Amino acid sequence: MTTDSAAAAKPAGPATLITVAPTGSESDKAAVPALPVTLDELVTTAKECSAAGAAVIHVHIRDAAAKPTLDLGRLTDTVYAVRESTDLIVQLSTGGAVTDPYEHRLAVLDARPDACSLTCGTVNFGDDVFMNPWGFIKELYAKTQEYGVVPEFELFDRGHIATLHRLLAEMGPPAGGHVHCDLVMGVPGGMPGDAATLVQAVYELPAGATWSATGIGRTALPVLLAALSAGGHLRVGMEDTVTFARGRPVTSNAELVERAAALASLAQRPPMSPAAARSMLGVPDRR
Ligand code: KMH
Ligand code: ZN
Repeated sequence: MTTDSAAAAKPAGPATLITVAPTGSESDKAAVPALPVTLDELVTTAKECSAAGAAVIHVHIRDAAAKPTLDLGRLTDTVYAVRESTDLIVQLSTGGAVTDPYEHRLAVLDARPDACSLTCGTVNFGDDVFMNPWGFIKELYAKTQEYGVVPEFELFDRGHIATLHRLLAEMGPPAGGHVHCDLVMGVPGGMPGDAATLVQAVYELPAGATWSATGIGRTALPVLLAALSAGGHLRVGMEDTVTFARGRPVTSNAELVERAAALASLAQRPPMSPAAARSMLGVPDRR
């Protein structure tokens, strides 16, 4: 693996890795009743999304009041329960909510997930700021290497790609030996969710990296279609969009995965199995 800029981020090959991000930290259960917030709801969602074609689940959890939490006991129970009931790769969010302190975000890895998100820079996030200073990025990355947790590099802005190059150059390859990125597009304050920006961002990724993309809100479909046409993988879910079509709320995460799987299949790149995803990403099966 090199960290050279490359038009050469690896072509996705025949199958499409679909990640579902079912919950997030931002939506309110009262406003979005279909949002999975309890462990039972999350496990049911995981099973449905697995059947619909997802291979990875990006997990944020909620407390008894349905508020975002990074409680380690709950996170550990969640990793265990999703592993027990599906063969999905369990990727815990280390981003949490914008209010979560760095030490709680670092402690997420103590729940021993298969994988985790690792955001490569600070970004304005609507009216808030999602803080990821260089020192924190390095500390989190070192812990993923120590624990053998495979990071997915979350890139909200083009500057985050430069930081990813810097990180790999200073600290070497990730656990699993393979670089996989997720372009999170259309956040107010981050890079826009359009095809031109996606192509530019992909051009700047490290050589040999694979990548997925997701568009927030109304950029979900343009980004999904651009990612498929540019040879990328997909992330979908109610963390990123709660509207299925104009005026029509999402009723379940599974319908977002089903739509992504159908479009990927139309593009002759059907959903990738969890086993194939493990092999591509270098994620060992800990079950
Ligand atoms: N909830 C956002 C502040 C991640 O999961 O790593 C951060 C986020 C990124 O969702
Ligand atoms: Zn997230």
